[in-house]
Amino acid sequence: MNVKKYLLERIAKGTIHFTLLDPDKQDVAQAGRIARRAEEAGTDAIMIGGSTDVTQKNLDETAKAIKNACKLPTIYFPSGADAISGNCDSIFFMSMVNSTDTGWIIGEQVKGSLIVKKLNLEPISMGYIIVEPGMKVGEVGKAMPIRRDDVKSAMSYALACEYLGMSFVYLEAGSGADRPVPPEMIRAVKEILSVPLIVGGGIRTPEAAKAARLAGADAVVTGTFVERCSDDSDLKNVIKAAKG
Ligand code: 1GP
Repeated sequence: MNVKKYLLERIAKGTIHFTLLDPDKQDVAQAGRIARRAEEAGTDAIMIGGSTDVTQKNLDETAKAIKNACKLPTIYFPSGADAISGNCDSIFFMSMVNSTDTGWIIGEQVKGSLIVKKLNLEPISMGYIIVEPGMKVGEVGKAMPIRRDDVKSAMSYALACEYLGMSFVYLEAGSGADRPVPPEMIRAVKEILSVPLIVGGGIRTPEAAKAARLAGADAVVTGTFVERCSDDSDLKNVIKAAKG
């Protein structure tokens, strides 16, 4: 399966939803069960990753369990080159463009490129932009998070990513953020961008998912909410609101 093609075809029809599962947050059987429930609730693809404690072992096992539990494409959402799994279909080959550390901008990518090739993982290029509060990923990635009211910087970073040839741009408020990326920032970035825009961090209600979609997000990511949600109808409501 060509995952990028699959995503672009779905996005051409409307906003899509990504379920993000962190291998460090649950055991493998549970990861498989969540992926299956998310698939039944209408999610479009499973992203696998986390900012800390992703090991080759928990990544390999989680990716395999998810693959066995559902038919959706899987995309590795890496936190570095130390763990990369051939059990995923593809990898967001991404750069944290507002990091202050070249390691997160190009260093890990250089370490990982030959491994990605060897594993025959489909690389999907993505510009990753951290917005306040930024949370753990902003801290670990030594980001200079974009201020929530600094819409112009978000637009400049996003367009720079497109001009550098990245296929997707991701505005990230950070997992568990108390406030998602502001809709006015999503709207302004979407207006200037020709490549699909992914938005995530702190989205855990149908209202927040709908606000991101209406502002122009092409893909809405939920991680913490899906991992913690035990009620299938709550899960469906958030995914439905993201997709419209
Ligand atoms: C983090 O944007 C994702 O990379 C998901 O964030 O866990 O807050 O949904 P949440």
